[in-house]
Amino acid sequence: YRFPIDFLWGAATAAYQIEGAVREDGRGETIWDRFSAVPGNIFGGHTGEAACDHYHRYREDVELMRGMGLRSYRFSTAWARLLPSGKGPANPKGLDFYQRLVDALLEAGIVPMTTLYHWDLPQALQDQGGWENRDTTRFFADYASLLFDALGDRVKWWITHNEPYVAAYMGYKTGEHAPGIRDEARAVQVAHHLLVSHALAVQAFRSRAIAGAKIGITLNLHPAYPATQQPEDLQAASLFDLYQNRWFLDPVFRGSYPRELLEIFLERLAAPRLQEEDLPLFASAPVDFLGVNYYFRNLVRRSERPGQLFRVVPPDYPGARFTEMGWEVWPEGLYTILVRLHREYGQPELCVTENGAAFPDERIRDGRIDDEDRVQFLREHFQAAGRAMAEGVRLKGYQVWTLIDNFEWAHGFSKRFG
Ligand code: IFM
Repeated sequence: YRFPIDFLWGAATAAYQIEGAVREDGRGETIWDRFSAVPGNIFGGHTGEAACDHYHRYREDVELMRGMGLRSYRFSTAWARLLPSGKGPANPKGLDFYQRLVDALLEAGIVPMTTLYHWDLPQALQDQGGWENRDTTRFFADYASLLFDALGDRVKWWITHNEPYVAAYMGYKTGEHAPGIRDEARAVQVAHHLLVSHALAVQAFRSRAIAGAKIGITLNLHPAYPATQQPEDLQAASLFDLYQNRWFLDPVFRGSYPRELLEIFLERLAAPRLQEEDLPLFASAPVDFLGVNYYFRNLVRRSERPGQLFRVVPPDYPGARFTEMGWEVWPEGLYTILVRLHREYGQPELCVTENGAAFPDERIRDGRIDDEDRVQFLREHFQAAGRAMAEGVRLKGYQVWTLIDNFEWAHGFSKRFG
């Protein structure tokens, strides 16, 4: 398969993972500043305080992109740099930074793709209940509108949220991410509000009719495979799929939650609390494209633990390959996901907004890293994407995670995806 000449090859990053300068030019505190400062939360006590110093060195970084021949670059804006307390008057220095970044990208011939929320909620909003407070959904739409108005003439690809599953479940169920809460019912409510805020931002975007601009959302999708062919494991895999994938895909594309899981959540957790207007709101906010983040598949079995819907088990077949994150290398999963979206969700326009791998990068030769593992990982995933495109999948671009080694959340700087 030959990729089209205008295919948007690129790389992706996120504000808290690369920018640093957390106390500069009026930026407000975020939940990740607060969470990283707590001993024990992050590997080695690392924080994003300096990160890759992209806030100061963005010009060099854009030069790196130009040197590599990137056609696109996906970055996120830091809500607290633009609105230090999450709402109210905009911070002109924050706006100025993203204006300069976008201008530098365009000068270098690189298409900017902007994600509005990559997990760094302003702490001031967290103090008022964060994503559990429905008001945050409106503040998000206001923040999005500020950016549509400031950058809409130059940015044509907009993404509301990055991986709402991770923001909700790692932030509120497992507590491995900010704000570090462990309560599944609260996680389900947060996931719902993230989706409501997405729909409100899409509406705000549509009301502006920005010429040539598109809006979507990025989901982390994981194909689920039953670990055995026993009926209980098949059922567990299908529940996993509802939990991980369809809970987010269905509201975005079908304006509804999958009924089976909604009933389970309501019965077991009394969550999410829905308002009458929510499902019509989802239905009234169709996306122009879907961002797909793909890293690995999941092998799933039934769980013996009461109340647990399924169990994810590690692959143990001979020759299984893993990245430094312990994630199985399974390029076929990307093909499976892309083809499934095409067949089951109305042939949407798609973009792989993240895919990549952390490897130890130790084999230094003449000052260079011989990263054959990563090259092979990418080659196999590009082939999987090409195969899906050959079957008609409308894939428009592919951003590798990530441009430069950066702050890998709870792993600090110990995992190198760059
Ligand atoms: O670093 C993260 C990114 O922020 C979101 N998607 C997965 C990446 C690797 O874990």
